[in-house]
Amino acid sequence: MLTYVEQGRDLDECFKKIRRRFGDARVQVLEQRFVTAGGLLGLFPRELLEVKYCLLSDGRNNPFSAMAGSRSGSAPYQGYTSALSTGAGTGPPGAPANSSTVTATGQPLRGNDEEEKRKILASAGKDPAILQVLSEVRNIKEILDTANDSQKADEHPSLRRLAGVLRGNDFSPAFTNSILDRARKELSLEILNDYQELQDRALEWIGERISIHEEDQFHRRPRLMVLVGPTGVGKTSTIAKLAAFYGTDRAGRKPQTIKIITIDAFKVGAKAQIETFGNYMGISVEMVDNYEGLRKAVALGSAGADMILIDTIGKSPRDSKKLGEMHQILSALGPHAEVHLVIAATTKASDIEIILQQFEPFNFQAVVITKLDETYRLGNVISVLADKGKSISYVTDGQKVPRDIQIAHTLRFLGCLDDFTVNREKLEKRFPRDESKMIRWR
Ligand SMILES: Nc1nc2c(ncn2[C@@H]2O[C@H](COP(=O)(O)OP(=O)(O)O)[C@@H](O)[C@H]2O)c(=O)[nH]1
Ligand SMILES: [Mg+2]
Repeated sequence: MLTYVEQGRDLDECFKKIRRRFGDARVQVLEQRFVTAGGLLGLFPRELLEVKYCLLSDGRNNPFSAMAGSRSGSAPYQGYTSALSTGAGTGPPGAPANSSTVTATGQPLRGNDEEEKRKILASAGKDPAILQVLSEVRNIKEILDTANDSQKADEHPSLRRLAGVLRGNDFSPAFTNSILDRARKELSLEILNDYQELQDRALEWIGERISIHEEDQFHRRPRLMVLVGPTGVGKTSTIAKLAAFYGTDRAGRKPQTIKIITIDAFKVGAKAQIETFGNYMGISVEMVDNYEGLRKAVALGSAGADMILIDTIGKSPRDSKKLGEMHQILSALGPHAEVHLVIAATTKASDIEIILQQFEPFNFQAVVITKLDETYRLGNVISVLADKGKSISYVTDGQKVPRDIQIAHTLRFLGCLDDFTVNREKLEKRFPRDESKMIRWR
């Protein structure tokens, strides 16, 4: 027996297709079922009714007229009804019975039929193969959604190149995308065609995202400055560099009287390093190890000092108990102390995020970036600090005390970026230097 299949929105549409195909020939419907069809990559499929049928060769009435009659309320076509509702008899030999899914009237499925449809759809939903395909499609969709737009085939080659350079500098995907998005929105095709012009704009936009800490010019006397941060990032060296900078006659500043207090709460004996420096510079260095000790040292030091620099003994940021103790001791400084968090430029982005979070209770107002000389990739630092809205106060770029320190400036970061041809003149106009804020030892 030859069988045929038609699909349509409903039975009417299926019969119209059958009529177009076979004219007035008599047919017997063998099976009806709902199928899902179409949809790009399996997304947004349509549900269709599929009718399987065969041609009848006896000379009975045309089933299509019966179907039409049923819509106007007349009796349904009998042969058709009996063949399907009893599952036997009038159908051709070997034709399968399927009484549950077919109405003799050609009307859309109802009642049990709806139930059948629900079952079919439910069983499709439980099929592990289908579930796996759905999950894969979902994965692909997520990857496509989050994929860097720069990978798109229609992305301008200059933007693709810029994306590569930004990634090479360790900028985060979010930061990279924000720069590319801005370029797509704001730049003309003419500028995109000129890579030098595009990267000049990108440098400007990166520069705009670097927040520089504004030093308060009207400090209380003495100015209290505390450095906190993980071990080995360069806190003690930076304290020494700051002491030398503020304690000497640099860039027309009046030399300040400096005192240094080291909080050695954990008795690790790091005294020698800063004491040697203090002796050399003629700066007094005091060691304290508790709240009361710090309170007294500040009270005593306040008499003759313009500035008190407070060095802390860094502990692993994971050691929250030690951080808690340090926090408690530092509370002796009161609300007017400036707290700077020291981070090495070589720290990877995810670790910088953790450090920022761990030291948040210290209420730091700015970040000191050390070891700029040890990396060409500053995108990590720039991205995380921009994302968290933290500003930078100082940068250090070498082990030499006192000379390897500068007050933070946007150009210092932009000049360090790898694979950018920096147009200094342009950038200096955009981010002018304030000579009074420059540290010139060389
Ligand atoms: N290359 C480089 N090394 C630095 C810099 N600052 C500090 N260091 C070195 O980092 C190491 C730890 O410095 P230290 O000040 O003792 O760190 P602390 O544990 O945070 O006090 C020392 O060897 C310093 O010389 C810097 O800017 N560049
Ligand atoms: Mg130290």
